[in-house]
Amino acid sequence: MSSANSLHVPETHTGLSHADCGKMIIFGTVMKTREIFTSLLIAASLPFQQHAAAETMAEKESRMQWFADAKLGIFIHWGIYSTGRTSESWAFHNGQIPMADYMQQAGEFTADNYDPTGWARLIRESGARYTVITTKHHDGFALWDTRAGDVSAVKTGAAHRDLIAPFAEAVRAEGLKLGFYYSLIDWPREDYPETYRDKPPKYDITAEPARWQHFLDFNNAQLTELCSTWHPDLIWFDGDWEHSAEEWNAPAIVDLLRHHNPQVIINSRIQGHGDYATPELGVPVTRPDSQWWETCMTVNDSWGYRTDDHNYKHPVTVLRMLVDCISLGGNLLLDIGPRADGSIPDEEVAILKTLGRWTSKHAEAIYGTRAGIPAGHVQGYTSLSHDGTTLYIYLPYRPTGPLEVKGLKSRVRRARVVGDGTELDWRLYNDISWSEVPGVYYFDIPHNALDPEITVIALELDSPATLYRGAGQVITANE
Ligand code: JFZ
Repeated sequence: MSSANSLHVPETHTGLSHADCGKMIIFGTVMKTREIFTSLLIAASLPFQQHAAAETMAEKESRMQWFADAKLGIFIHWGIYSTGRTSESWAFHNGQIPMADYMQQAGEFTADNYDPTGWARLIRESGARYTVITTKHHDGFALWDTRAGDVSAVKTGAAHRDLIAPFAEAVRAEGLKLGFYYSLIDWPREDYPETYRDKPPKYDITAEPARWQHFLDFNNAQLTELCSTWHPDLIWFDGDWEHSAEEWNAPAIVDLLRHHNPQVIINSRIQGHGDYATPELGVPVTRPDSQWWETCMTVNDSWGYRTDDHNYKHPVTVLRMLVDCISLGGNLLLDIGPRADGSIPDEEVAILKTLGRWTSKHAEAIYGTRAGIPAGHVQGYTSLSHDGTTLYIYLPYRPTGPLEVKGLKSRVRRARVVGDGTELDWRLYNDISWSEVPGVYYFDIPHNALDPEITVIALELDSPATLYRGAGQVITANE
């Protein structure tokens, strides 16, 4: 029997650390062990070798564990644009409104009805395990009491108080991981060379390196404030695309963050120096190459609150997107946009509550799961338990007949409905002893065991899921 058509999931990694891989490429591929070892010693002693590069794959897996297990995070875009009249920052950048008029919205950013405890509770009840809040968008308006700059909720906002401090406390009190969105770009600043289409930048950073360094120092001062005060679990950078890794001095930023929290997780928007991938434009169709990824998603068509955007996704649509992410082994970072007074639109609350009912019922098929099996074996989304011995099947429809599962070489020991306990009967057809093509299962799902939104079936297997991935077998001998 050939094993070429078999797939054992989950796949294991090579066991080589990132640092090892990088150095072996640098020093050539054909090397004797002793030479490699000597090279590693030399490389390890070079001054630019920071501890980020020295991390082994096992260490990274351990650092990324909570993120890999979390599956759902809630993103919050909140700032002076939350008046609902303009897009976040882009409105003045694109010339839709003069910058001065845009910045005047700070006078309406009251946070009068801000309830950080209520926000954190709603987020936890949605089933999210982490949250990421905009501490500063591209408009440079800081939501905390920054001493590094003059534009903040305390100094220039109608709120006149630090809005991050009580949120950080509430988030931690709910047992959630705390993430900070931080825009590397700060368009209004005199020392930031904003670029837009054919408009020349305010200055050329190679001609005025001190001016650029002044800006980098400012960013670093703000990041130091955020990290030394609240030790965030995750930093979600944005705006890296305007400059290269060298111009940002990205490794130094990573070191700064790691200095305050060696376990910090950093998103991808720092010119190749992040920890995980962030696919754009929704949920990917095929499984991303990156072991860790997260897609961020709006609940309507806007990141921040907009009075004229009523194009909310149906709560069950959002739920399907979450299940889609789970099945492809990634996370969904779902964005909400509270109003300037701190109230959260009813439609967004409804989406979070829908997620909450479903996630609490199906917790075992969400947290700690890994990507499922490729499409074609079953009509539905799938995931696997961490040890690979339970296959979860998510049905975003009401089946009109038994559920078919084919190409499964591991044998099913038990089948049940998650969060309900109903045990399923099944039939196995074409289970032929001499064939490498496994039999086809048909599971009967009683209608009274169906979930109103997405039903989850757990198949308990006799071994970590092994699949048949071929095109069928031709008989070559009669035995
Ligand atoms: C960025 C921000 O500009 C936006 O305002 C919002 O905060 C979002 C979460 O992040 O938007 C982007 C950034 C990059 C791309 C698209 C939107 N991109 O690379 O396609």
